[in-house]
Amino acid sequence: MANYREMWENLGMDLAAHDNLCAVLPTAFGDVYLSQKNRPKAMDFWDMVVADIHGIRPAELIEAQKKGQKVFGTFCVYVPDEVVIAANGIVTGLCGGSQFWVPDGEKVLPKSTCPLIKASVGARLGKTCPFFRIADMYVGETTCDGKKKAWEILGKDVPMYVMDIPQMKRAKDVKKWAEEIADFAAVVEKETGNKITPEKLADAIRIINEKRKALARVYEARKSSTIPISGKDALLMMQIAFFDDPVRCAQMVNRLADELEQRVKDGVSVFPAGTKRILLSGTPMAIPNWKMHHIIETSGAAVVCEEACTGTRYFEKLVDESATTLEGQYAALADRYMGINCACFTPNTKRIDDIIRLAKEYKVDGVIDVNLKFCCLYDTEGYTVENALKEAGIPVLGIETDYTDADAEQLRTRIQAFIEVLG
Ligand code: BJ8
Repeated sequence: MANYREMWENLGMDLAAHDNLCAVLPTAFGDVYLSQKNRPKAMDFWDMVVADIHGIRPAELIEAQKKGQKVFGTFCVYVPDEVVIAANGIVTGLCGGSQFWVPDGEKVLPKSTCPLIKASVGARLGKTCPFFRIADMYVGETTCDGKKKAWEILGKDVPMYVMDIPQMKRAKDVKKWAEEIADFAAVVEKETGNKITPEKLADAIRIINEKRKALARVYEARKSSTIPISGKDALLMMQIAFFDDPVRCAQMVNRLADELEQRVKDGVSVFPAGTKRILLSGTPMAIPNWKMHHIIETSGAAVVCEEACTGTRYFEKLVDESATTLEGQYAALADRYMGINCACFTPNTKRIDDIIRLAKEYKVDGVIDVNLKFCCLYDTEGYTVENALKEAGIPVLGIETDYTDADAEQLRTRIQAFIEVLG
């Protein structure tokens, strides 16, 4: 790992605490990732990114800031990256996926808050995440109650803009979201000092669509009965996609997709024939939350798809590229983003349709519906998800968990029993 201490110091980070975080990550990554056999060669790129996760990309962002670019930190897949890119800004994901950050979050949030929120707030307040230190502006959204209140705390010493997400998806709600995107564009223009034109927005829409197409290629390869990549590796690729430059991301993901397509042709699988195929549905798995994938894939099954924001919800559906006015482009963006089916909407029957469709497309043997503890939205919707899957004759296991390892062995026992039933 290169030496980035001076950079971290200049960012005002707590170096001693950060050293503790850096000390555990390589072992965790080695145990979970590097222990896998026959990984695609193209995963070298993501291994390199993780090895210097608080170094390489933060240094790039700081260089970009020196040249006048602004960095926007986001927490949800409804926030349209295209708008920021059209104003020559940079987007970086900020959702926290490590238990390391949770105690700092619990200093200011109720313990009964979902770990993703506690970790995100803890990463900021504990001064142990460079991305939180670098971002010029945070962009929140009114998705769940926990996040809404967290923005008030996070926004104390960093500019925070909150997008008001509708709760329903009627035509008037989609129109309202288009207006909200236009308002966000005005904020981004002010922050960056750059005007968003239809030409620049069209370019940005194309860039993000290309990234989505590349991610979709990898997922397409995962539909094959030959499983060319582990769920863990696919998850890592997806998690890093939230941080990376979108053009480079598309290039690297396309490179991986080339290799996976070749593997499918050659019949190269990373799992023995007959391994049970699992669809994971539920809450997002922010880096380095690899817990469920690791337990499942070391219990004799393979994760072949994620119905999650770190999965299909991130890349499915493209933005229509035909609009030539800003008004038309904001409407096209609203259409695409309102096509994401998060449990914060009511009714949300299309998410249930998505899960059943994905279960069929990826030819899964069973679905594991995983929800982060204290996420009331996904936990409640789990009832409908499980009933719908049972009705469709698809085996399902509902799980609630957090970022700790306290329940790992109990989960392993339940998952092994579930896999046995599938067999
Ligand atoms: S579109 S899933 S990224 S809101 S933070 S809702 S886990 S209690 S992250 Fe999300 Fe956007 Fe929806 Fe996706 Fe629950 Fe936790 Fe809230 Fe969460």
